Amino acid sequence: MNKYIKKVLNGLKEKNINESEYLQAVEEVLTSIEPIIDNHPEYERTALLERMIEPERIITFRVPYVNDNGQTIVHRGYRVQFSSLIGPYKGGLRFHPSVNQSIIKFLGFEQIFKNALTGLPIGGAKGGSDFNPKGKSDDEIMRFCQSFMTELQRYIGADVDVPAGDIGVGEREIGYLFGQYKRIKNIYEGGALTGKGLSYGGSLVRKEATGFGLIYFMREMLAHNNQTLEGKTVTISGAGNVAIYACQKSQEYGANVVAMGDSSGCIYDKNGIDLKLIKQIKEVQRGRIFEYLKVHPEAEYFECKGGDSPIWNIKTDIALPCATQNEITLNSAMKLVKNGVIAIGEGANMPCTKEATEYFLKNNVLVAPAKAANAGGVAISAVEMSQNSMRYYMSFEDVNTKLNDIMINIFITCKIASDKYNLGHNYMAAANIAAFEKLSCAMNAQGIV
Ligand code: NDP
Ligand code: 2IT
Repeated sequence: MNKYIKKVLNGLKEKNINESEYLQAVEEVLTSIEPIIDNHPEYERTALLERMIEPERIITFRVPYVNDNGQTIVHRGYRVQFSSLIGPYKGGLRFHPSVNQSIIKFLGFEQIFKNALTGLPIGGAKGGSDFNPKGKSDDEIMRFCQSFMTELQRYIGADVDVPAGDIGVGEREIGYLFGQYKRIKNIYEGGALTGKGLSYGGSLVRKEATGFGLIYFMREMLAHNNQTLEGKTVTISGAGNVAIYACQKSQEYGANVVAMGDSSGCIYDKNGIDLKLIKQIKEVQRGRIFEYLKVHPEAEYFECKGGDSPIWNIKTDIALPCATQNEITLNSAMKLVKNGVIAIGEGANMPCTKEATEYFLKNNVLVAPAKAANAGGVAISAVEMSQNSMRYYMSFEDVNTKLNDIMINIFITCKIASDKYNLGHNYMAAANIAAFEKLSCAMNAQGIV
């Protein structure tokens, strides 16, 4: 390994020994940009890598709220403002009991690269809380969001830092967050949050953007390898925002989506997933995926018993992990390959472990890497920000065309980097390299900051 990269990684491990996800994300990037670092020994003198992997700012704060039983509960809030190099800090908020500093730092770090790939002027950030929205009443969600924003509002703004949704944060939560922001600031500042409702400043296609974008990228990657989505079997982990719209676009392209899942288990419906029903269960009722069987008793349900998700045991051509990090382990990757998988589309952030990715690449499985393939969501967040600045609304068709163009461009960017550095089908390394080239250029231009 390049000596400078090795030194930086060793230093990082010493300082962040308990932050395994953050270490994993940085290691993936630094090991894949080796050919560039080999050609730029001068980066060591300006500590370019050390500056790139150190967040500009980490904010943690107390979030107290009163639950419906009158009990006060205290959670921890985070905002990691990782990089403002190419635009205001930008990235989602995650509400999930597993949230900790390591997870928010890995997500913030990846966001810098993803946002650079969109070609739009947005920096990188992530935030959230260890609050679990599952099973909470609407009132509890509102009080929690108001308390969270009462502190977060000090640090954000349309030209400073623009949060959006992620796991556990959708349109409902963004609405409560925005309402409280507006009340405290006494200003209508639409561009301070994205993923807003359509009635008060949101953009058409933002809801669909990550899932649709994933399938646009997959379509391009398959086309360059003489394949299409039509007639392919698809399995999708997760049944949330990304998974639902990845399913919709896959079905529109003639694929047969046979499985979807949540954290309790997955359903297998060989006749093809009834997406209208999934939307009803998940978007309207906020229920569990096994409720699908009430309407389709012929479908099967496989429960998650801890460890690997049962969804990766199902035979499929294309697997779309759209739930969470490290959900495809080496063991699951081996099962998928044994069952003949041809392509993986990373809707979630870092859904494959390092060993799983290596195994896929060794077995000639195409991998659409998260930083490129799921960038459609944040790209349309940036388009929402522009509409807010212009005080204007674009049509569904215009935004969707823009999304399609952005995803095609991201694929071409990866392809060019892959050709330039002889990476073959390793689009993950190609995406990291392409983003790094842009970021390092901006860092050099802006001096030691
Ligand atoms: P949602 O909260 O809408 O949905 C998450 C889905 O994944 C749910 O079905 C949830 O099941 C499941 N899930 C979450 N955590 C786990 C877990 N630990 N184990 C198993 N299943 C889990 O989130 P999104 O769809 O917005 O996000 C999904 C992924 O996509 C995340 O990795 C996110 O970072 C990434 N992403 C999201 C973007 C966006 O625009 N929303 C943009 C780019 C990436 P359950 O309900 O049972 O918890
Ligand atoms: O991981 C992501 O890119 C997101 N959760 C979306 C971020 C955004 O600002 O729209």
